[in-house]
Amino acid sequence: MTTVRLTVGQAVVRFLDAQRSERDGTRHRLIEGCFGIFGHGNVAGLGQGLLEAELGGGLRYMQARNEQAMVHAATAFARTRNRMSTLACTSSIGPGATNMVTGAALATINRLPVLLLPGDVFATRVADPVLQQLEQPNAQDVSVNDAFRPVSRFFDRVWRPEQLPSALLAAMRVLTDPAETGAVTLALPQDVQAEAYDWPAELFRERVWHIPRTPPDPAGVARAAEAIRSARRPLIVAGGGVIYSEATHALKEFAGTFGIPVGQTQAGKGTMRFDDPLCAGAIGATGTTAANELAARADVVIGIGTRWSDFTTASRTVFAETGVRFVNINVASFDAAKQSGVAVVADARAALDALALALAGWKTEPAYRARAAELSARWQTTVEAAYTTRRQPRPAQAEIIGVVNEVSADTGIVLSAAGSMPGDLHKLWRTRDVAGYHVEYGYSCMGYEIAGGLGAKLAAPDREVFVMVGDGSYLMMASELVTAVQEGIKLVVVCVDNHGFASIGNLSESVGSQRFGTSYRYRGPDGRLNGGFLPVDLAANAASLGVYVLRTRTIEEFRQALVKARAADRTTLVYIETDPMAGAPPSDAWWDVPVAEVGTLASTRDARASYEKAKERQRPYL
Ligand SMILES: Cc1ncc(C[n+]2csc(CCOP(=O)(O)OP(=O)(O)O)c2C)c(N)n1
Ligand SMILES: [Mg+2]
Repeated sequence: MTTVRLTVGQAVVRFLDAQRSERDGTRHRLIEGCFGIFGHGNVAGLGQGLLEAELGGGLRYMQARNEQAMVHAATAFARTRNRMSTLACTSSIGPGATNMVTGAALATINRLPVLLLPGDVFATRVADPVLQQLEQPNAQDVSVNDAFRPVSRFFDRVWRPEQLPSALLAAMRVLTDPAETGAVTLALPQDVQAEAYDWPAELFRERVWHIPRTPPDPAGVARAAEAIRSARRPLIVAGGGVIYSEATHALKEFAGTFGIPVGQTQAGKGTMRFDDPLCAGAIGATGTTAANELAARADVVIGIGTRWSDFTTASRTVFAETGVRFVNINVASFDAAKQSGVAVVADARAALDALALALAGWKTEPAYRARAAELSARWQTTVEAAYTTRRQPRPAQAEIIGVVNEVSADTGIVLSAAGSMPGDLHKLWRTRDVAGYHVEYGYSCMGYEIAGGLGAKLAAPDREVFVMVGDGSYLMMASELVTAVQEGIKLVVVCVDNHGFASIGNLSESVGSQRFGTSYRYRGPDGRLNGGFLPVDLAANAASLGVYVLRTRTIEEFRQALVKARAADRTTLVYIETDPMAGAPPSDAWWDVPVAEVGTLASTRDARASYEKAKERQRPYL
């Protein structure tokens, strides 16, 4: 057997560089590069391996500012590439490693592949406790990296070089399995990373991971077709799985052929153009009146590639018809079985093709399709009004969304994650392109926005990426602006400053908690946080990081600045203050946020009474 003598760190880098993914005959590089922040836990192991790779034209290394952010960037990269490619992330031990745990949870929840390589404590334990080592008196084999186990779809710790080949192969299998994918973590003890071993040369050959289009079980298709044929008011709920499977064309055909309107989840908002007569837009707690009215009366709901999040079902209230039934097309049996649905465990495209054959000759009533088109057209009038509110003295967030929608045109990508922006975008964004809508709402993680924008732009350098970030999220993690500047990666960042947490302020008010602790204010004379606004200057902050900054006040200034930002050749931040009290148009959907059952405040008691009334609408969907 031919062998190659390399350290574990060098072997990992060389192996990753040789991995490929393939679907429908097209090959991709599976791991396009590696983000990292070095410390004693990886500098001499993986760090040395990455240096040799850079000098030899191997795996590309990029320096990040924050380990959480680099995982977000890798995740956004994978999402933009429809999960066919991703990035690896290397960290030191201890805090560098645990900083990645939040990113791991986000990737796993969103079903997005990302490879995490945290350093770990000495396998030999000679230098125990090394700097940053957690000591558990009752278990010497535990390190902080065990925190990755519940948030990873695969976890291994390579205590000995001999274990590496099986760990790497298993990691690639999970990354490329559409039903299992998520964060994949290989913890690498710092001494093991530097250790040399004679590896079989075979380990480093180019390896292709074929991503299957799993066909559905014919009996499952028959059951699904029977349920759909019995429906008078069917509704499709399209999720991110439709996009990852590249099934948007199949969805359009299917909906059109059978006359079934489509509601979209956050991850599925790119599945159909906003002006398709069968596109009812966003569904659920942040839904449109069109989709939610159709949902309220739907008798059969066909979920495609959705994990049925709480927001999608408006906390199990949006599907209100007695006896409503579900059909779930999903590549993961875990998701296909939800809402007690008829499960079709398959790739979305393969399942739609099979189901279309089984439904041949059937169609919804013309009156139903006309009603769906009318509801969607009415919602578009609402959107137009929201885009042109002309709120004074500070514009409404909906007006900002309108301008970004216009300026980003057909090929821009809008990206957001937390605050009031995701809900407003879900309702109001006019989707024109499948990749144009990137809102992370599985974990809705403040701080994803700028880091995610970096990853999306790396994955799609030909597109303009418009990052929509609130002041709260900006303050939580704007660090990767520096990475964008360093790498010459151009982002357009729209910083919407409403001096605090507008979303949680509104939520707080609705649950009787009086916007407590949600705006950025000094302490007032009574010792409470109700004084003047804090003098934070986020525009100056961005400029200090090397970003080109355009400050705007009115909506006209904002439009001009955004056009300028689009034309600029470097990362540009457009700053605007908005009115936190100007919310998006309602769709009367509910979200279950439990209110204090007892309390001294009248606001709490009133909110509790409304809460108990709303709870009555909740359905088990059994
Ligand atoms: C990491 C993290 N911490 C806390 C939250 C809860 N949370 C959701 S939105 C929000 C406020 C976001 O503020 P900002 O970015 O200014 O957006 P706005 O609500 O003002 O639109 C908070 C605290 C979260 N989603 N993520
Ligand atoms: Mg804010």
